[in-house]
Amino acid sequence: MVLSVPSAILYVIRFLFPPGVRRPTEIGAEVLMGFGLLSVVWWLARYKRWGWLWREWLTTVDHKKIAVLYLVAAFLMMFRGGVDALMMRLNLALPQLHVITAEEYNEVFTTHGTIMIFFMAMPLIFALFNAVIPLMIGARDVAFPRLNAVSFWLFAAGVDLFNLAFIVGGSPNAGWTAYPPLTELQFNSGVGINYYLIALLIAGIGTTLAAINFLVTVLWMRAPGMTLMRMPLFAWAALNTSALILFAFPPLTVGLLLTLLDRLARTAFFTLTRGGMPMMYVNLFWLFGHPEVYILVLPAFGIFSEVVATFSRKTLFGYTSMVASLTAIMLLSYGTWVHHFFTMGAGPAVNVFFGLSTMLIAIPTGVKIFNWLFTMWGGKIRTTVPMLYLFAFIPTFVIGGATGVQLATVPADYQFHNSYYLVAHFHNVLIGGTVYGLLAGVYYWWPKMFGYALDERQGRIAFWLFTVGFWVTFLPQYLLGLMGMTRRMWTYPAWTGWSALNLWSTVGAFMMGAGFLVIVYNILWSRRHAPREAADDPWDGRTLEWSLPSPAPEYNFARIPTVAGRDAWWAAKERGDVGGLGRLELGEVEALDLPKNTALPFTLGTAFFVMGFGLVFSFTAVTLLGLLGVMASTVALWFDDDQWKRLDPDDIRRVEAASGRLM
Ligand code: HEM
Ligand SMILES: [Cu+2]
Repeated sequence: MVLSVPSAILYVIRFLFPPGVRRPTEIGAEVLMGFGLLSVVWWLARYKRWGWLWREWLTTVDHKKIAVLYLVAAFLMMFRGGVDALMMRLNLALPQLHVITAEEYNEVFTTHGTIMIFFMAMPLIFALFNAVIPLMIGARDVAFPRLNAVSFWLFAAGVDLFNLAFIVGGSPNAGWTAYPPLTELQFNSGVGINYYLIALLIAGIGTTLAAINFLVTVLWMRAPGMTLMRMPLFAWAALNTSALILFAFPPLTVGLLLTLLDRLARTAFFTLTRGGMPMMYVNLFWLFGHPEVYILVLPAFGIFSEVVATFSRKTLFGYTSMVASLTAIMLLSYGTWVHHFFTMGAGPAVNVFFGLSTMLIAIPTGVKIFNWLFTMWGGKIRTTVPMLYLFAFIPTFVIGGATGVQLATVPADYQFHNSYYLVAHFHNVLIGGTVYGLLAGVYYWWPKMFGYALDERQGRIAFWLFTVGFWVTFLPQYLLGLMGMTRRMWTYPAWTGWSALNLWSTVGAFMMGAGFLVIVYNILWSRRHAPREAADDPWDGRTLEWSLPSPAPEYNFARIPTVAGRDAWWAAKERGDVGGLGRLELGEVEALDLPKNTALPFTLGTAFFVMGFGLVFSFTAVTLLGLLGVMASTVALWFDDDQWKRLDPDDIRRVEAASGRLM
């Protein structure tokens, strides 16, 4: 074939806009995204910020900056996942509304679920781990700063690839669980599933590396004197979460990889008609999937434990039982995965075992709830925004837990399974637990990250929109579930009698959407107008991060503090000895070695993206090009000995003096 210019253009147009797949809504969204991208480029060019972007962000290995990168990604994905949710709720607002087609509905619940779990909640967790954990345990950085950047850029490659599906080639449509046969080539020949598999595989490598990093950081990088049992609860949460990720992600990786082989290499691991076992995939997926829900909620438990102690001005009640219950939940969560498919016929003995193991988790969870309540008991409570989220979290999570126990009751689950009762249950725990916890953490640590607090009044408005909106959305869904409405249903006829409840649910969803907009406004407003003073320790905090200036200097601690007990910063303030904690005499300042910026994690991520894109479309040349880039970047990282830069004592002295920290 002779490749003329017009035919090449035609090819590109056909590729971007395959006939019969493009719809006006999608093209509209793409135009909007194009404008968004162009305006970012325009801004960078207009204010000559390319160098700044490269030096400060794309090549950074500073955990505090990587935290900001994760935060930005998480908020963007919260927006996209939220728009997906609103499209679904709009379509279900009235019977037979047909705003979107059945096929589009499949795509939208798939991208919504996948994005919210993997690309919104996970990066928000790593944003807070990065922003807080090293400061909290008295470390200069994470254990492996370069690996930290690699983790982020692999995650970014996954996010970019996943979102590219919307623009080039078509979105995945088999649910966030991607069960066969829905993912089999025979029934699903587009590239959407390839995108899903490859994006999650790449991001998953990043997440696993990040887990290793935080595991080692918490175990090895603690300040002298900070024994494990003196660690703040959030650090315990990071430790347990990382341990969960380390053992939960491998089964997911295997499941995704074998599905990919079934599609690209025509193997038949999960293809029933050719002797494969779809149930094997389902087991692999949930062997990951159930621990995943605890990966999502343990950080929230850690955050609320910090928040409740600070704003009750009391030490956390039942510290040891908190640590024990976190660890118990971590271990138990590996033994419950079959509760996601009781109806698949494993038999009563197996089902009862997994039903009981699930219910067992209610015990350590209950212990934690009581400990938070007892911490507040008799405390001097300040109802700041993070505390409001705690107040709302407790009843919401208890109800989510109670409906979880109902779903774990095997005979009852035959009724509830795949109904809106389930949809309401998991949003109850995912929003009431994970999202509330993470938002509380964002409001709590924002001053530490950026040097100013988010406006409280706007924060409250967002909180109320979110919380009222939440119940208006999901309470009707429990009822709809009991009335027989099944999950993933794209529309329904009027005679079902589901219309009123569905309309309420949609109204609530839009209230939550408004809450999100208020949070964005809150951030933009506070960035401009919030006072910059008194941000070092605005909440009268208890843990080490509040002993530092906000934002913390690049090296965090000029001198690593020595810790003598729990709540070390609070204890120092009580003793009237804040100077004793990590501050320096003028003559004491020594040069420090800090990790040096590097472009290699970014190039590695980019190469993974190229390779992934090539694999999605089976473009061999592109795949090989990407693979070459991956290998080159890895080898370069491996042999790069120039990893440290030296910070002069004079520079450190200047920074410390500017924040009044030289004695
Ligand atoms: C504004 C808040 C939210 C609304 C209104 C909302 C709404 C919805 C709707 C309408 C569905 C599809 C139900 C169906 O047809 O089966 C859904 C599914 C789902 N949502 Fe949400 N959601 C919200 C937030 C979240 C968050 C924060 C998460 C996770 C952290 C999440 C995770 C999921 C998952 C995993 C699914 C299942 C997708 C699947 O069936 O494959 N959602 N949500
Ligand atoms: Cu589960």
